[in-house]
Amino acid sequence: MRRVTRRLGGVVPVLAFFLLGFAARADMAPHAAAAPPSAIIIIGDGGKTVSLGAEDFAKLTRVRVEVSFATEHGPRHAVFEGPLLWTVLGESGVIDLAKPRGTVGRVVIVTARDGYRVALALGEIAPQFEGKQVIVAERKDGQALEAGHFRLVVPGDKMGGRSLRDVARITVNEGQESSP
Ligand SMILES: Nc1nc2c(c(=O)[nH]1)N[C@H]1C(S)=C(S)[C@@H](COP(=O)(O)O)O[C@H]1N2
Ligand SMILES: [Mo]
Repeated sequence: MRRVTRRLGGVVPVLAFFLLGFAARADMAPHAAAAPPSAIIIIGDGGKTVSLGAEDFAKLTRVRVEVSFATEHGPRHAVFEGPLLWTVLGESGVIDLAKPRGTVGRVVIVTARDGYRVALALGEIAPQFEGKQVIVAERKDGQALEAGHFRLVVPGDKMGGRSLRDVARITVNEGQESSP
């Protein structure tokens, strides 16, 4: 009992300190706690840059995909929902959906806010080629992800490496061929 009291004696002032700090900040800037408006930046060949926000996403048809993958913390299984990456790219205007042949030599680089990045081939997601249902998820297991936090979902991947959290940027380009 004494040990518990002593422990609480340490915890309470620390908690009070944080609560007071929070209240003071909330006082100074009443909107500080609101999530910052976030958008995904899409960059195409030639540097054409488009910003897609949550309201743009809301207009796109949502697809539902069920995935299972291995992670360092054990297996994951979830149902994600969001627009197809193909649709997102088409909507942004960085690729011409009417010219499927132009897609097969291109790569898609998806970068997260923490700098983590993954690559896909445009041919993996082009409906005229593999047509994989890769989505930019806004919902997981029926619940909205945290506002502005989109997750890349790549059905069929055995490991979670491309299940990139917190998409910040998507770049489509010709890739780089090393000179011999
Ligand atoms: N932004 C970001 N997304 C990421 C990673 C990361 O380091 N940063 N790691 C990936 C790896 S290697 C795995 S296995 C899965 C793990 O997903 P989980 O931790 O959400 O289950 O997230 C992937 N997505
Ligand atoms: Mo991983």
